[in-house]
Amino acid sequence: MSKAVVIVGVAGSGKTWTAYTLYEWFRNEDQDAYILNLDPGVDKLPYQPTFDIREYVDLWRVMDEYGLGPNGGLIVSMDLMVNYIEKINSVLRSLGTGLAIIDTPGQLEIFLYRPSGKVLLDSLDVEDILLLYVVDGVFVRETRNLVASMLLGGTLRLRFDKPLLAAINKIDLLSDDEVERLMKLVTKPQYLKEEADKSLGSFEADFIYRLTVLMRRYGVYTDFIPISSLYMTNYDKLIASITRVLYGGEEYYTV
Ligand SMILES: Nc1nc2c(ncn2[C@@H]2O[C@H](COP(=O)(O)OP(=O)(O)OP(=O)(O)O)[C@@H](O)[C@H]2O)c(=O)[nH]1
Ligand SMILES: [Mg+2]
Repeated sequence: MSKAVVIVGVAGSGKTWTAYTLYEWFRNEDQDAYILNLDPGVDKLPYQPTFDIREYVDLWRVMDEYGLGPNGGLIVSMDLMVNYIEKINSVLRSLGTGLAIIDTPGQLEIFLYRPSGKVLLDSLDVEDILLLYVVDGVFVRETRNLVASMLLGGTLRLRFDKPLLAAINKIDLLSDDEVERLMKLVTKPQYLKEEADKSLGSFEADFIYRLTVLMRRYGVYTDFIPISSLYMTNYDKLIASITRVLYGGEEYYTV
């Protein structure tokens, strides 16, 4: 049976590129990996998916047919996608033990807060699922944005009840010092508090500190990996972290 990495994150964070380059990485290592595109609204894909939901549900056709704008169209598209779960599953079953890399729609809140997102995820015929939460590294340079993004991860963890790995993406646009600072902020709540004390009010600083301590205590994240999906930076660490969760400690899996 196949295992799945489901790639989630807000619009434009780099989900599709991460899916593509992960796939390339596994393929270059002669590992069986496949991409399933579950984004009905994507225009162009850099990869050739093994399954493409747009063959069955296409956002632009749905908008046209139902007279809807992009948001309403995506909501209806997600609801319609539930009708094709058996098609998705028959592809997943045909993958044997290969790794399924699943790309999801840009509007995370629709995937997150509509019943269809959870129904879809819970119905996937796979052995294990890891949520790979792609975060835009440029956006989270500001402490406030970083904590807001970490909290969204907490919501993902709560809503889907699956292990959650955070990839802080686009680090090619950050300096080494900025990446080091971000990693300290996400792994050391005390460091975050010291930074927050300097730049934010005492209520906010305390609130942020307590939230991050709680998230660590409850193990919301399995790991934080700074990556550039464009340049495949730190992919050795990313793959090691994915396989640790899905395959129990192997550097990468072998079929
Ligand atoms: N500099 C840089 N740009 C990136 C990186 N990853 C993605 N991008 C760019 O960010 C933009 C969005 O990337 P996508 O992979 O389409 O992001 P997405 O999350 O799939 O976007 P939606 O599906 O529309 O929500 C594209 O212009 C990418 O080229 C990265 O690591 N570094
Ligand atoms: Mg995308």
